[in-house]
Amino acid sequence: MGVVNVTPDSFSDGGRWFEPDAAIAHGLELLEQGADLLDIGGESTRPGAARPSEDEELTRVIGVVRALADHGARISVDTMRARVAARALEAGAQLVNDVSGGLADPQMGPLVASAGVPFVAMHWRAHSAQMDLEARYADVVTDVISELRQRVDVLLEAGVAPGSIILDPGFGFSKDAGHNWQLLAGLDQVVALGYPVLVGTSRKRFLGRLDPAADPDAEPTSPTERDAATAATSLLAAQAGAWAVRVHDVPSTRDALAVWDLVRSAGGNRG
Ligand code: PMM
Repeated sequence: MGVVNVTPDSFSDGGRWFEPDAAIAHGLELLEQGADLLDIGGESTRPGAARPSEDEELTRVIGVVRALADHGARISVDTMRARVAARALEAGAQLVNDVSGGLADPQMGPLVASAGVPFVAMHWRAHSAQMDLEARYADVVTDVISELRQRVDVLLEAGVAPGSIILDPGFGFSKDAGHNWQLLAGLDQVVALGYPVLVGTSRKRFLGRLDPAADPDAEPTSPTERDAATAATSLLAAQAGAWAVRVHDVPSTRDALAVWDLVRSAGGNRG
């Protein structure tokens, strides 16, 4: 899944694709590089970010969704608002990716149920302005799994088909670096819930400080310097059984996944 952030303030790509033409060209480039799915979003979810109005989000996203859908792309809309999701589906999106898993907008579950489209429910506790305050867990893997289960129950109750649900443990959302590494180590337990799992580690802050011996107060590397680490986490996610990985730099992750495929088929050929 390639990321198209139509935002002026995303941490990972700093507003490079905010103009619609730039976002569309970037989406086409990601497809050419081998993305199977484009995730188009108009709200930055970096810690501390302010929310755009619903009208602003619609203005950012809908034209880009329509243009890329017209090019034949498979599109997911990254939104916490049911009205934005509904308009994006009308414009040609085929999947809804809600980082709040339906918590931010109570209309989201019913909308997805009636549209009958796949829905990514991510583990989430609070909007960006507050999310770092909520990074407290007894055991992050167990707690995330139990909160995802609760989301699934609510979605099923709203009429969402079990086969439409995709889960995401929400790397970086109300999680510090230690929580993210523990979640990656325990990803197979999230997969064991039996739903397809989406993993979004790409360029996140915990990948900017990889040397355990380094000064903890030193600046992390910049987001665009985190693509090799992202490719590594993509490979680990695939090995743990993830359904998809959400990334900004498609070629590096494609290569890592191609290596995994080749190793698997070589192992199979040995009988
Ligand atoms: N991360 C971001 C945005 N949307 N969606 C899902 N399902 N999972 C994620 O981890 C996720 C997401 C934040 O990253 P960005 O600002 O680089 O898009």
